[in-house]
Amino acid sequence: MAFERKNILDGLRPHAKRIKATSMRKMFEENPNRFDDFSVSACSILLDYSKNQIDQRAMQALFEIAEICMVEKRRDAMWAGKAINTTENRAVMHMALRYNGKEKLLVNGQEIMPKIRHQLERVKEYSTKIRNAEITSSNGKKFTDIVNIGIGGSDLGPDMVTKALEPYAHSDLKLHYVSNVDGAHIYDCLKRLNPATTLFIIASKTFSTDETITNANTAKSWLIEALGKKAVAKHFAAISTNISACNEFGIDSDNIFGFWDWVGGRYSIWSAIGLPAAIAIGFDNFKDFLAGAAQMDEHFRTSPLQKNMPVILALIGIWNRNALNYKSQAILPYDQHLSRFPAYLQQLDMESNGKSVDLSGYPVNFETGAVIFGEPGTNGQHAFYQLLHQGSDIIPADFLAAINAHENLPEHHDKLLANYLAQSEALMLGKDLKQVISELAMSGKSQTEIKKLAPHKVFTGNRPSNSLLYKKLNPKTLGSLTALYEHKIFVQGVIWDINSFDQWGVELGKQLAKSILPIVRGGEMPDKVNSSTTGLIKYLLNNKE
Ligand code: G6Q
Repeated sequence: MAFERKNILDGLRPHAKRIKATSMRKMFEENPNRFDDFSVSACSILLDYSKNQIDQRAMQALFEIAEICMVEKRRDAMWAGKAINTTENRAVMHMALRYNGKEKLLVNGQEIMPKIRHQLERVKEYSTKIRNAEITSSNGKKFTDIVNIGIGGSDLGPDMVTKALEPYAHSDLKLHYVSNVDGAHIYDCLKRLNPATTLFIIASKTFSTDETITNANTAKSWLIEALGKKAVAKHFAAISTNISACNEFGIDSDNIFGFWDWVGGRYSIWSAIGLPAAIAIGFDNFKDFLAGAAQMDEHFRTSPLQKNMPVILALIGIWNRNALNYKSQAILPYDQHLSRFPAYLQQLDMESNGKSVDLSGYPVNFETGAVIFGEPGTNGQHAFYQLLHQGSDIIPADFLAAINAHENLPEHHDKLLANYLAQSEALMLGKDLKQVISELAMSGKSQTEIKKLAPHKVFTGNRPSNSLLYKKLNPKTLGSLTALYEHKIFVQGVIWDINSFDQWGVELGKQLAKSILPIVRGGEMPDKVNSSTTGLIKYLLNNKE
């Protein structure tokens, strides 16, 4: 119940009060072992969480919260295939999609691993044949361009993985991702493509999502215009739980890949939704990606809370959100290949934990999911880091970096790593007025100039961050990293007692768009529409060309 959770979370307040009276800089000075005390490794990933405003007592209180909220029991219920997505009465079994052990995994009393392995086998066969040109276009040509049409969970995952694993990609296959209903997206993509060598993959769990079906129909017309109706069967594949709708669209049954209602869209990259990524990087690499996630699953399932990386990451988030009341969380990969990772995590986290009623339907009276945003470093440094360092809000950040680059350009990578290390250091240390004044004096500034400039050059510091380091961004590590955040989000959902696996908040806008569409097309304006929307529609219609 929400009020019980509030009491539990309020237990952090005295710890927050104690911590606010000191600073991280001081805590580092006092404890030379702070890094050893507050870092953990798993699956070849190091998490250093020592640059957070925490001490042993605060961590102890957080671990107790995880126990009181029965994180381990809820984790086991998820694994046991219980319908923990209560509002949709569904199990949550995306971990099964990457499971490579011998246990039987059940949903509603039915074993699910045989079905999963069958679909995976089909993904292997299809992706390999596309790569080797054993499956060709309607006129026997090798496919050169693969266009994935999907949105949300059916787009962000495969797009993120394809970009992250570019060093493993097949050099003569180009992957494109079209998601937006804005015609510009598909138009700009298709204008450079040759229908004779283009394969479309329609990725939609429901096969009814308006954006995806609109884009799929546009792609189909484009193809038919060039190659005729018969070509559709060869040039389209689909990934969906709605097989009959795929058939109706004209897709050959051999090219339809299934998955199940116990896989949430944003958790579906491990299913056949990963097909475009498997085509790009090859099935063996895709399997390694699954294996990396399975390794993190095993760590999450078996490690004690105090050594459990997803649990620790989640508890640090709870601390920042509920004890220190920070509202957002930056994801800052110093790894260009992870350019879509912040967007991927934005959906994963905000759609999962952006909730304000608890599992029993009562409003929560504490903070839940934070605002997630981010960009790769060093780009972000030249854009929004100003606010991270000197803004009035404190924004906890996760810094991620690969120790070794794929490219043999050490000049670049050393600089990247230096920046990665410098930023968390700068956020934590800050620079006080005394130091600023002395630096300005040393640079020869006059007293008047110093007085004017100094306050603007102060960094309050004491700003928290996590640092994650991994050897190289290979498929396995990417799998582990992605699963790490999935489990982090799960643990936070358990502590907040919310349903991390539904997304009712996206429905209202969809509903209203349906009723507004006829008006945008020139239909009659109903009386009840408010003056703002009426004004906007009139302005829009009057200015339509
Ligand atoms: C994710 C959401 C959402 C979903 C898209 C696409 O968890 O459910 O992002 O993935 O709305 O849905 P379809 O795959 O059904 O087209």
